[in-house]
Amino acid sequence: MEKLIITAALTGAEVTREQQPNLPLTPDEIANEAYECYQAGAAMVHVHARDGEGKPTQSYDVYKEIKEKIEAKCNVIFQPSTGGAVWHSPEERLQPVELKPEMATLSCGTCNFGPDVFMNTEEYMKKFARRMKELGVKPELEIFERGMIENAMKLVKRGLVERPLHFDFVLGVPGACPATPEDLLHMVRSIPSDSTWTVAGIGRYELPLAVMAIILGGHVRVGFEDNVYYNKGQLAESNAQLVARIVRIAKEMGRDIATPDEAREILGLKK
Ligand code: KMH
Ligand code: ZN
Repeated sequence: MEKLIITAALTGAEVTREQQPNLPLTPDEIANEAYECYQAGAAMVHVHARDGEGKPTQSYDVYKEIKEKIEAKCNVIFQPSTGGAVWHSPEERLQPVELKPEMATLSCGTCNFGPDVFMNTEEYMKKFARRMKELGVKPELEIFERGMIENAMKLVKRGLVERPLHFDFVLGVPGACPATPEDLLHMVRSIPSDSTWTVAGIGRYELPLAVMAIILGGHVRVGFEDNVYYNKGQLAESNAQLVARIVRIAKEMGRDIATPDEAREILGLKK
């Protein structure tokens, strides 16, 4: 089986210090956390930037600072968010793509997102995909609902996204697709067979879906963006602690861990 790519989703746009006191917010904190996760076995970091007050920002300059700080420490794959926060405009969201990262997220449809709506019209999706293609940035196709796979395939048909595709199934967001084993299996069976995929289970679903991905040959995303706990009622100490648990479980199950360069090979990234 392919080596396991572990992505650490370090900060997110919704989580607060009140919910997770060790949430990395500043560029230095995010870069240090990225380095710790890399040392623990993560090949990729999914990054959301925050401003000086700790609020989500899609500022080019802040993402640039984070990218440079991470690159000064290690060769982990830097994957900025183009999802941002639900209230960011599409223009704001697209800014980190101008840094020409190896990869960036591309959300493939609109869904409820807790009390909010996460808006991704066909027009936004085309615009994001086109710019990523122009700049040679591989999209990680974010799938929050089954129908979003069809939206992604439409982008492929239009020549805006090229195969082989890489999907991230984000399951368990309140208001979107639940995180049952059946839901994950249905998603996996619905994508082209030459695709790679990872799963991000939200909250208590993070660990069971990660274990399923290890078994099924998929890849795993963990981190404070998706889940702040280690166990029920026990906060995780760091993102790296969540990564280290996946490394241990995967090794016990005979699945080796991909280094960043091995992950680049698996995902077909151009460094
Ligand atoms: N914060 C969510 C509204 C992404 O990073 O691409 C969107 C999100 C997806 O986190
Ligand atoms: Zn994100």
